[in-house]
Amino acid sequence: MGLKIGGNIERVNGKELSYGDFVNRYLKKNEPVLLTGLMEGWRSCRDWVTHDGLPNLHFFSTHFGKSKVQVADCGTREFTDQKRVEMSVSEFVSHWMELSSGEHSNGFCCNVKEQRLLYLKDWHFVKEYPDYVAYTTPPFFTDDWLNLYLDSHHMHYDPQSNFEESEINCSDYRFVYMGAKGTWTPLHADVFRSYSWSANVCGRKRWHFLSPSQSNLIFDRNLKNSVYDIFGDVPEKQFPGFKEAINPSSLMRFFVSIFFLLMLVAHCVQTIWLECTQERNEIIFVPSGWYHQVLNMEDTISINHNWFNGYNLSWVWNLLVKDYNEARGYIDDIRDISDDFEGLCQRNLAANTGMNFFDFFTFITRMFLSNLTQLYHHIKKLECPVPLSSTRGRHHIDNLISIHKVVLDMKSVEAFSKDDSGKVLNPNYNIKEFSESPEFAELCGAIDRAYTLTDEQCLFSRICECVNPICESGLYAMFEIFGDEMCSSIYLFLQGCSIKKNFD
Ligand SMILES: O=C(O)CCC(=O)C(=O)O
Repeated sequence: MGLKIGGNIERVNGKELSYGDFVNRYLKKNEPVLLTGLMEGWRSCRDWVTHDGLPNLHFFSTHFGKSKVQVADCGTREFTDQKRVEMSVSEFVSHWMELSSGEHSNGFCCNVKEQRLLYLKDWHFVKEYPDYVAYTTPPFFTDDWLNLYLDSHHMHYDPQSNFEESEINCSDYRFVYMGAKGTWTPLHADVFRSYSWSANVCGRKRWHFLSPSQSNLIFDRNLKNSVYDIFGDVPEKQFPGFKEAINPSSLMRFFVSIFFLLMLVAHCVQTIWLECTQERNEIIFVPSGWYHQVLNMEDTISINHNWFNGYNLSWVWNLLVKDYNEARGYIDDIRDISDDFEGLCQRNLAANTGMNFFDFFTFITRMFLSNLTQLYHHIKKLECPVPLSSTRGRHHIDNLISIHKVVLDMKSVEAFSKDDSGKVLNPNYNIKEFSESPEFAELCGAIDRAYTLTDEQCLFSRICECVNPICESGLYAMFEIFGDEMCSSIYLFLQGCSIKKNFD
């Protein structure tokens, strides 16, 4: 039985695509695309690849050999992922070389089966080697709130966890992946339901995608677990919907084709899987919530980022709500005997998802303030109260609007209503203090630099060189421009909202 393939991923020359077109065709529509022509001049494409296009493993062990990395054993499942082990890059490279020498000496590698297929994943390369500029993020992907934020802030701070470990694991979402032919990534949708982009420095990858509107087909009866390997043995009893995502075999084919013909007539049949082969020097854009499974068809090195911004912020919030409800459901039976039930739910949420409501709230508040501040500076610089007429102004306003929309959703969630004492969000959370902190200046500077790359009107690009944020004035400027329509609810929310408990 094969997968029911509905089509291929579009391939577009990135050099001929404007940022605006990328936003309209892919970010806003949440559609995948393969982009060519965006990796010219990357140092990684020179240093990490041999003349015959293979991974330069020697270079890795010589230059980065001591780094400790996470390596997935592709043949061993652990819950929803592959089992991971930690090793040095040198050890990983030695294993890989052994594997390839076994392949060559045996012609068609009979003892390779006994060898473990190891896949180096989620290597925080940029964090570890900031001075080695392996690549530059293409402008299409620089509006990246997740990594810009994490460069100066933590998403979640848990005083009980091992600080060093969480420091590294949550430090950013810019990764290097490398693995021999046959290594693979099980079916999944990305962390936080973020977007991702993945650039092939060498090798080829086979991708299979399922759109979010069809993700019901790969879930089990309880809507808890998704299929692990779409080419593996998927028990029909557990995953009853999956049979709709594959081509039926033998006898069934006849009856099913009649069924599908009828469905087609009724305009009900939709695309199932999309597939593509990503070649060397191509970048794939993975939209939010699309389930995908990936196979390295050759020895492959890739650079992958997870990211989100105003266009998919609601995906992040919706996932948090879903995970929160699940976390709550698991411990509902101790609700009445727990003196801090809400705190427990939020701690579990952070442990499972990587952030909780409080973290998300803090994050969007900071993003809101930095966008507002920059808009304020922008308006001042323009000496014109019509920021909509500039790309930069429009960008900040769009960001504020998207945050505002999510905030309106958040307000309807019980955990965000005032607690019994009417306490404000967090006694330690002080907007003024935050707005004067060096981290805030850093965040504003990073956002400014990122938007400089996407700005068509470069004239307005260096407004925030010296960031001395005046939030209150920024807010009043917004009120003046928009009346209180857009800002008042978020402002009141910022001032008056409280999460029921202190989650620490
Ligand atoms: O390249 C891989 O093996 C997986 C990458 C991936 O899932 C992603 O970039 O979202």
